Amino acid sequence: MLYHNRTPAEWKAVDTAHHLHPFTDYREFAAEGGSRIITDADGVWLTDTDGNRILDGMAGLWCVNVGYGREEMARAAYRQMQELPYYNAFFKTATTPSIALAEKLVDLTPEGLNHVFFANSGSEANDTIVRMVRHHWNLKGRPRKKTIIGRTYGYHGSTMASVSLCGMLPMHRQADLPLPGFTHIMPPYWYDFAAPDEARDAFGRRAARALETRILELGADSVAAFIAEPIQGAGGVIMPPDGYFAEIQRICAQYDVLLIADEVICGFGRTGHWFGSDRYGISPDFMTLAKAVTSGYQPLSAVMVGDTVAETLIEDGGEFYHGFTYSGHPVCCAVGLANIEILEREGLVDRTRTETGPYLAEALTAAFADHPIVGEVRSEGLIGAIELTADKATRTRFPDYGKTGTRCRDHCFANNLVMRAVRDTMVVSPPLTIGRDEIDVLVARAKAAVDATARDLGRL
Ligand code: PXG
Repeated sequence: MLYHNRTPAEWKAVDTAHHLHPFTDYREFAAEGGSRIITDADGVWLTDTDGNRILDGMAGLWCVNVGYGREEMARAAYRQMQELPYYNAFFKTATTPSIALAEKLVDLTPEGLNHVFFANSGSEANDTIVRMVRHHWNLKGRPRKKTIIGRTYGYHGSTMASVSLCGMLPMHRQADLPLPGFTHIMPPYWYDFAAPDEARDAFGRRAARALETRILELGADSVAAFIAEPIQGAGGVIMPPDGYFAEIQRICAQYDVLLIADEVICGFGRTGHWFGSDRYGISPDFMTLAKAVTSGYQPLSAVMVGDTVAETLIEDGGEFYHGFTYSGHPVCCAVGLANIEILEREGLVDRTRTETGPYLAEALTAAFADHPIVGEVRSEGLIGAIELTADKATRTRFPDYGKTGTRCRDHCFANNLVMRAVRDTMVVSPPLTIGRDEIDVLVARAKAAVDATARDLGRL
């Protein structure tokens, strides 16, 4: 065992003393006694320093699609490290794993995405897209076409430009963001944004037309691109009503606005299709890939660049002054190839669409359809959400929106289930390898946590 030379209490003390965690309230964290420290994992199960076996209903952070403990992934990394641990893709050099992965990604992604730029994280990939979008319109002789439109509750990363793409107010407030040239429209979030009697498809059309309205307000000659996750993950597993993306696609084409599909969560089988764009019939100009491109075994991201933009960059762009030391890192790319081989060989994407996804949907409906504090359950493949609500008929939230979700999340943790709370929406996104028995355990534990929450509120 690695790094097991301290007691759990010692690890926690050192962690709180020195380690600043992402997205953490440091004072509250230290007061609560520090982290749950994960030591190893297998399949969908995590083990912590106290010896608990925890069901990982979130696949790490929406990324470990092939599950934990895959020896062939470790072997791919080991072999590549022995043969060539590092070389770069700058200055007219390359490595074979990065070339092979580029070819594979072109093959898997929708028509018209024939070029790949590698980075290390979703944030960097989205920053890269912002750079490419600006460069593209400059090259086209339309330097005023610069504004990028995102959506409320959209999540696209944590760097200055990618946070600006996000529609997350608390993130913006802490750093005087968004940067100039970024703006946001409403999300297609029927549960919270639709009028009381508004049907889903009518609401979906209205949400899409918010894009057209904003483009017309700003002037089409100043709007460069629109970015959207097919399903908004970190924003609360927000699923677009049918017809939403067809309308978005029409608007982008009509006003010459580039369409960016951020597939960081939806990609590599999460929805039961290889990409969310396949599920919703989106033909994007850019696609952002990260997370499950390696199932999180190595940090790697990729920007898929559509033919229109690629042609400008290649034919007219001159040198593109952009890149990272580890763009196309050979070890990460070798692991990415091994990951895709597993997804293909085990048919995990089809299995998610035809077997485990429908099974999860049925289990969630059976457990929660009549629950006194659940207003809606929804899922697509192996990504799902449970809306906690004070009044099912009117979709009214509990007071202190967000507090009930946190309470429920804590009950999940106490019950050895990892689930995320996004405000008062409980979300789930397990490894695609999850079996029916494990889905039963996941839903039973989620039900116990929601019941406990309802009891705390005097509603059960
Ligand atoms: N796009 C999307 C759609 C994402 O979900 C990023 C970009 C940024 O990727 P990097 O690799 O830079 O983190 C993400 C990341 C959460 C959570 O708690 C979600 C993400 C990251 C961390 C936490 O839901 N998504």
